[in-house]
Amino acid sequence: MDNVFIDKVDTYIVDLPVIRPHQLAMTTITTQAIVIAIIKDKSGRTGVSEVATIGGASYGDSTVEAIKANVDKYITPHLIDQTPIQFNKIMTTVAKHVRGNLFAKSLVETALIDLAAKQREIPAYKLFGGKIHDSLPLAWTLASGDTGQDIEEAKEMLHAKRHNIFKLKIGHGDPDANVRHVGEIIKAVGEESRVTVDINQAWDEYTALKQISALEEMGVSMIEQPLPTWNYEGMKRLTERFDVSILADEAATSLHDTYRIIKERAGDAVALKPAKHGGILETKKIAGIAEAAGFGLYGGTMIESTVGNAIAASVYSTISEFKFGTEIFGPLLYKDKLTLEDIKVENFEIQIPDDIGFGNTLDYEKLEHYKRR
Ligand code: MUC
Ligand code: MG
Repeated sequence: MDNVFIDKVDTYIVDLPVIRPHQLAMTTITTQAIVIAIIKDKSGRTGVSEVATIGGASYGDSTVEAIKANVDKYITPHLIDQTPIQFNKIMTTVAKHVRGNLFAKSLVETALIDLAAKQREIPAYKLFGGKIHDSLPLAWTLASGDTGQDIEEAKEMLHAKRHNIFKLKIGHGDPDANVRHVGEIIKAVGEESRVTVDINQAWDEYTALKQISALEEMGVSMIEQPLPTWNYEGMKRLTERFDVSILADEAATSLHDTYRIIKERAGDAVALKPAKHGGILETKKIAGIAEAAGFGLYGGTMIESTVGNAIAASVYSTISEFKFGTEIFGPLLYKDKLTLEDIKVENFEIQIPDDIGFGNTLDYEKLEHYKRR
């Protein structure tokens, strides 16, 4: 293994179109903005990674423009001439010099891991504990903005044995209408599937109290981030009041924020996402404290394309139990991909890739085509 030292770090902002508008409480996605990082060692091998963001700065405070700028200026200098297998040490140094910036840190750490695994010609999951699962349950998000279209989509997914867990994006518009929409979908496909909802912080506590009662009655099996991230006390009261699981997503970012949620019982389940936690090492720590507290885990997504999705699949394959399965469906929402490989789904489960690194072979022509200029 000659020339394992890092020579160069390149980052690209890429805008990739999706197959249909994807409506969340705060934005409707028509094109997803992602950042791709390529870390090259002195022999020319490359580690490749991705983070995705939703709706500019409307979902969270990491935007693609800020991620790229901060990696290029403040993180890259700590990588040059280092060896990628030292990713734990490198990221500890980065943490001392760069506060916050969790998406940027995740982008860099996962590219380091990809490169370290490629230098050893092993799958990346071998570098963080090894695979427990060969496949994991895979939810799909119904978010076309139209109840009839969502029902049609759900039926197609069930028929194709692609998904039998559906997450409904609500919180946009009138809460009573949101709940009627959920009721109609449960009436149409509730027998053969499990339905969850994601409110993306859109309700206040009084609205949540009223609407979660109705959703629980209908048989919804999990309520994701009903209240704004700051409302720990409200999330705690909802968790105490209802039997249905209350899952923290946007509120559960850093290890420290998640620790507070667990300590204060401001929820009883957590959505993991490597990007929002700052990488794979942090994701594993969060999974550990959640497991210790008896919290349920959900394998979340920021709707990454094939590159980032394979990274999430890899780390989730090393975590023992996902009470709510995963939602790493991102590539299936995109019109195109930046890799030669594609996501594989069989019998309602995503298949975990066993290829070298995270199993992504970047298609440089596609990168050139979709990169922002
Ligand atoms: C979120 O808040 O969970 C995940 C699936 C989806 O449709 O949106 C994302 C973001
Ligand atoms: Mg969510």
